[in-house]
Amino acid sequence: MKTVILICALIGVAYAQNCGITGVDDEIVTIDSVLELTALDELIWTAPTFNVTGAAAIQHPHTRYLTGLRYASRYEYKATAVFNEFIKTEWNSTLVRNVVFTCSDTLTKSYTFLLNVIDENDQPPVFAVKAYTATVSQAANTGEPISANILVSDGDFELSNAQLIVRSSNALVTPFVDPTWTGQHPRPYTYRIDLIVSQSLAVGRYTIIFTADDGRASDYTVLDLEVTA
Ligand SMILES: [Ca+2]
Ligand SMILES: [Ca+2]
Repeated sequence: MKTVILICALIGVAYAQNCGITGVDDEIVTIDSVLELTALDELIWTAPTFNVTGAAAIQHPHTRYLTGLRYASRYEYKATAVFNEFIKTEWNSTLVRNVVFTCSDTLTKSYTFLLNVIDENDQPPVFAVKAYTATVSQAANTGEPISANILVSDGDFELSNAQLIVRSSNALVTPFVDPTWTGQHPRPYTYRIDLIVSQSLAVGRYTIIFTADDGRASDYTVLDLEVTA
């Protein structure tokens, strides 16, 4: 019986001499709460540590986006001045950091941090050009298409931040995002705006403003529509 207790005690001591992040046994740590627009020196993540006396990040292209800070009993990440370039310059949204902790017993413990950056709606919709022209016959029936090839883009990373509502300043025509036309996806998401006749037409020239709105910002373009006899 005494032997069993002694072995357990030795095992316990052996584990206690290692180090790491408190409560985290895995070598891969996923962090899901990093916002795209995090500002310089803003705290991104912090966690308690035990028996850690040193920390060194292994060189990686992502290293420059975050500052890893080791304190006596915690480790944390803050954003650097170039953090917000990450999601604009790279076509993925996970920052990778490999860190080796030195333990108080001089052993080491390695972690891979995966920080998933959450896209924010900071890219506005932008029409390809600011002026379009189109022609339609007075005889066109309600529901007939008008060819104008209007294109509008939104550069956000997530589709949910690049979904657009398009409105017309004139009830003569109804605009809608063509669900069958596939532009460049992802980034920038580019949509073609199709137009249909929504009222009976009278001969003349009409200046119609179309506005695209992503819920946070908007852009507009002007259509010079000629209704011919
Ligand atoms: Ca947007
Ligand atoms: Ca964004």
